[in-house]
Formats: sequence, structure tokens, C-alpha cells
Amino acid sequence: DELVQQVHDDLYDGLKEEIEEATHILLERGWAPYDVLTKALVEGMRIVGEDFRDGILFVPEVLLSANAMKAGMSILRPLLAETGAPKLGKMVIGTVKGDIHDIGKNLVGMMMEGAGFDVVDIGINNPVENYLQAIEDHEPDILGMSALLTTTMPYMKVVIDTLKEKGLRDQHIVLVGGAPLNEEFGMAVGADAYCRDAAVTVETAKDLLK
Ligand code: B1M
Repeated sequence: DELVQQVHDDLYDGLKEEIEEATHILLERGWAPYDVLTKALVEGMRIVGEDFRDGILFVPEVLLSANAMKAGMSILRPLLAETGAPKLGKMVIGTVKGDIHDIGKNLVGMMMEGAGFDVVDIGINNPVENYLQAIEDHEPDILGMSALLTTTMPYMKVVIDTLKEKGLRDQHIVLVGGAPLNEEFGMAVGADAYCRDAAVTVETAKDLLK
């Protein structure tokens, strides 16, 4: 599809208004919000990520791409959230200390809302105290943590170990995710599950709450 190619290019170029417009057009053409999200936006960001890794794109450019992506996501958010699904439970989610990547976390939050979960998003760069406070304030069924850097993902173990010390670990399902993680890492830090993407997070949350 030409327009999808255009979205990939516009995301690469960080063109926020163009991304907003294309998101609307794809929806008008009858695309499901989830397909616009995954096939147009997420795939576009994957391409940005490759060239960022290879030193072709730099932080300022990738920031523009991220902002354009967020603009598209905010159009899709209400559409994904309004399924009228019965409430399944509550999740607190945040990106760990030292890490400011939030697109994946936001996406997981959106999909969880859409599936019928209440989602409390505590943002980025969260020290363990923030998770503890949010758990106390919101009493979630699920705690979700996101990390996009190999240097920040070990912090998930700090949070889980602290929950154990305080006798809080078993009261919550702990789910972890982020591009550098894998199943083995998730088990090693003591999470209930590693979630590869937003859709898997929804399925895993439903399964574990049964
Ligand atoms: Co960053 N960055 N970045 N960056 N960045 C990566 C992660 C990197 C892989 C790029 C690369 O080199 N190829 C690399 C990490 C390398 C490593 O650790 N081995 C990297 C780096 C190095 C950095 C900086 C250090 C760069 C620098 O300053 N020199 C710096 C660090 C800042 C910090 O956090 N302290 C940095 C900064 C940035 C920007 C600010 C420019 C921007 C972030 C903007 C923002 O988030 N608001 C940015 C971006 C955009 C990226 C890439 C290109 C894209 C990330 C993204 O949004 N993907 C990324 C490349 C990549 O990941 N391949 C990269 C789209 C998103 C939908 O996918 O986040 O994977 P993702 O989320 C998925 C799943 O992982 C999963 O579900 C999501 C949806 O399906 N998931 C969860 C994620 N969290 C979950 C939580 C869950 C469950 C599932 O909880 C239950």
C-alpha cells in the first residue's frame, strides 16, 4: 500500500502533521485501528530503529520520529480503548529508572485499556520507590515494567527483589517487556512473564488472572 509506505517515510522524517493526516486517512479507508498501529506506525519505528542502530539517524531525528509516532498513537488511543469490554483488572505500568523510552510502554497501556484493564501509567525513569508508591495507591493486579536499554533492564530485578523483601511480590502479577529482553531474562529476574509485544501482554495478563 502506497500510503503505508508514505507513513514509514514520514515517520522516518519525523513529520508529525503528515502522520496525523495519514492515520486519519487509513481509518477512513476502513483500516482497523490495530492494523494502523502495527503495520504503519510500529513498522515505521522499526525501520527508524535500524538506522539509529547503524548510525544513520541520530537522537534529535529519532526524537522527531518518536513525537510523530505519538501523535498518530493519540488518534488511535480512544479507538482502541472504546471496546466496551468488561473490566478485567488493574495494571500499573512504568519504564524503569535510567530509561526514558516510553512508546512501547504507552502502546502496551493502550492495548491493555482496549482489552478492558484499568491502566495507571507512572511514566518513565521510575526508581523502585515510585513503583511501591503506585502499588500502595492503586492496588493493581498487575505490575508492568518496561526497559529498552541493556543498561537499565537489570533494574527490574531491583524492583522485584524489593517487592519480595517487603512481602508484596506474591500479591501481584509482574510482567516485563522491552526490545532487549527475552524469556530467559524475564525468568531470571523473577517476573511472572516476559511479554514480547503489546498483544502478547494482553493475552498473558488474561491467562494469568484466570
Ligand atoms: Co533509544 N535506543 N536511546 N531513543 N531507541 C534504542 C532502544 C536502541 C536499541 C537503538 C539502537 O541502537 N538500535 C538503543 C539501545 C541499545 C542497547 O541498549 N543495547 C538505544 C539507545 C542506545 C539510546 C540512547 C542511549 C542514545 C543516546 O543518547 N546515545 C538514549 C537513551 C536515553 C535513555 O533512556 N536514558 C536513547 C534515546 C532515544 C530517544 C529519546 C531518541 C527515543 C525515545 C523517545 C521516546 O520513547 N519517547 C529513542 C527511540 C525512539 C529508540 C528506538 C529507535 C525505538 C524504540 C521504540 O519506541 N520502538 C529504539 C530502537 C529499537 O527498539 N529497535 C532505541 C517502538 C515500540 C513500539 O517498540 O519499545 O520495543 P518497543 O515496545 C514493544 C515491545 O518491546 C513490548 O511491547 C511494545 C509494543 O509491541 N514492550 C513491552 C515494551 N515495553 C513493554 C512493557 C511491558 C510489556 C511489553 O510490560 C508488561
